[in-house]
Amino acid sequence: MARDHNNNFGQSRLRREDAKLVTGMGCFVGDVKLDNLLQVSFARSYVPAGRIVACDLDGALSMPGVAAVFSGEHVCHLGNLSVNPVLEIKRKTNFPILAFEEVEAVGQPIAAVLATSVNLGLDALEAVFVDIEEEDARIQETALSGSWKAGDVERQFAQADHIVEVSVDHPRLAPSPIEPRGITVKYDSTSDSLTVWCSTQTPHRARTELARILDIDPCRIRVIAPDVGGAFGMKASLYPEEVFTVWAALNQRRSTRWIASRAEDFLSATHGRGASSSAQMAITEQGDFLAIRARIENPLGHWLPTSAAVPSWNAGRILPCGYRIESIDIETEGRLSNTAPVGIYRGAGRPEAACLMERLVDEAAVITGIDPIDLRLKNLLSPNDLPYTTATGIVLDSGRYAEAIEILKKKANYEDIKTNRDRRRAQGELVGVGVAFYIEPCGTGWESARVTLNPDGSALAATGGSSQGHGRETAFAQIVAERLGISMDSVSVVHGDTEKCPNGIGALASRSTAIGGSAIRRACDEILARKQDSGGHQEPVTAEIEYENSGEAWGYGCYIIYLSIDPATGILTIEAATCVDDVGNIINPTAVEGQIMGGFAQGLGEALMERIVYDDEGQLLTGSFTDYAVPRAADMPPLSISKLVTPSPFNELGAKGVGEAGTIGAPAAILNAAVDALRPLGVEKLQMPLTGEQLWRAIKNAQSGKRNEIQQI
Ligand code: SMO
Repeated sequence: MARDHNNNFGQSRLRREDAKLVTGMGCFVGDVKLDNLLQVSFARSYVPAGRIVACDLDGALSMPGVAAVFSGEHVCHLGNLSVNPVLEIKRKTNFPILAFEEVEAVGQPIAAVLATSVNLGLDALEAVFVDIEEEDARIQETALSGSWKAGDVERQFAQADHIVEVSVDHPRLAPSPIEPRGITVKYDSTSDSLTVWCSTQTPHRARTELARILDIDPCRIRVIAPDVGGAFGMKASLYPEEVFTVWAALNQRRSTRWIASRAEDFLSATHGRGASSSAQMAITEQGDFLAIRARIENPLGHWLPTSAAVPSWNAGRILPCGYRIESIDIETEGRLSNTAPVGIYRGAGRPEAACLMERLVDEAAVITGIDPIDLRLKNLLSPNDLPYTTATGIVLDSGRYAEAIEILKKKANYEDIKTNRDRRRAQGELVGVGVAFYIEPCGTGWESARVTLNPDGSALAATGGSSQGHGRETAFAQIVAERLGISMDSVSVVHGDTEKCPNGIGALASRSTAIGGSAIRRACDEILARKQDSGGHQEPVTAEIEYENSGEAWGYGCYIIYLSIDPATGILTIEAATCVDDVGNIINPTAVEGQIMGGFAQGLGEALMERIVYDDEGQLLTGSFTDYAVPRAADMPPLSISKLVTPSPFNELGAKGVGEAGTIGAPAAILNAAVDALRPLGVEKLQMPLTGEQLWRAIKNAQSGKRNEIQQI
């Protein structure tokens, strides 16, 4: 490893956690070894709505290896999960740990078996007798909504030379981390306390919520997020299954474990996206953007996870996405349904805002005849405008939007690919170029850090945040090494443990570096200041701080996609993908590129193949990776990544987030490119995922002169 410890910040470093993770030496929730463990298995609802008329547990109780069997009546007294009120929550839901009297979604846990092995538990599940009187799906209420209005929208639309209109549907997505959900609970009979290993992004919040829901003293619970095999928002909230597993340990005074199967994750973990959105924009003949109207409907499931309101909040407040538009009328809402819960998924409202805005801009380019890039340059905020309070009330901190686009234009050989496209088009090929600009909020609020510098020059940094395999340990070690002037190898980083780490928020919302990293740096500065006071030091020096940023950092970037579509099969091939992202000051360029690539892959998944489907009866049709397609390595096009650095003035490090960049920019650019490719046929509307079948139908319908509106199959 590098010895140039005074120069760690901003240098590419291999991730120190990877050797362990890629050689199978990690310790995940399922790897925690405990004696005398009871495995939890759940009997789940087979209908989306109905009344439980019978739930007979006796048969299961007499099966081999079974210690106990529970149903809703045993846990219906427990408390509810809190929902983050970023928007007004109009309708609170139950947090049904086990269904009591009624079921509200296919896959909802109804009864639970505690057995000495997973297989004995699954055998016993067969003997749980549940009879449900099926009812029509009932839940449809709007549970939350947001509204942003400013300027004189009516007048702007009345005066406009053109009004463009788009609608964008987002497929409902399964976040699909490699490691499904899981929880292992150790019961300590001497102290009547619990150690909970949970695959979570938010260990401290999990502890607080568990204590509250179970009505026990938080001091009796220690939560550890050990190695976490990906999360993407899906592990930001507590689940009924997890709460049950903790309750069961207390009830049985015995250790318990539940590890979700992939099928259980498809059925009852949070889904993401699924929005239906539409918007209009008023523009002048010269291409000036005057006003937008937008409506975004987000699906919700039958209960609200902690961050249920975040996608609706983000989708609304982020519009109009860095463009100078003072007149807005934006409404978002989230509506309950008899399905799995819907929550945040990498992007969490950001792709919804970006896709809607960027589709509008491309339609505006077509109607005015202005080049899509020139039109963006004309309407984006300039560096002198920033910090800028937008019409929705957010403050954009810093950025050089136009410069990023100019860099992208060069890197992507924009003029050449346009010429190339036109030449191929003239020969009858279906080829398209798509551009998308995006902005990415990177978290508000605070995070904690505790750093100890030992007399031997080694240091220990504990963060209130956590890691889910995204390189925190390396980045934080770099910050400490740089600041304290020691080698990275002598810095240890701990995270994800409510006993060893100061109280904190966790790893979500692209906030870890900007806020968590700033906390680490501030703690290092305090140590340096104290060392100066006391001269040399023979004792370890510890600084523990809570750091709050002075405002949200906003990453941004621009993506260009060049693609072709095979008219015979509808299969879409991305021929070139180029991006420029500005993530503020960079700790580790290699890690940043990894984040951009990973985000791009998941954005590509949404754009081209992923989709959760329920049938009309509320049954999940896509309950496995056979039916739900995620991108594989071979699906990834070569991605050219460039960076521009504009520090954020709002946090200690000047950093912005990058975790969600690719999931925001990629779908918008791919969608624009696909519409561009088929526009010569008269197709103006396409919806994600852009499967071969959908594109083939669009081509066939257009060629046979049918309406070019495409029905999703
Ligand atoms: S979708 Mo993220 O984990 O805030």
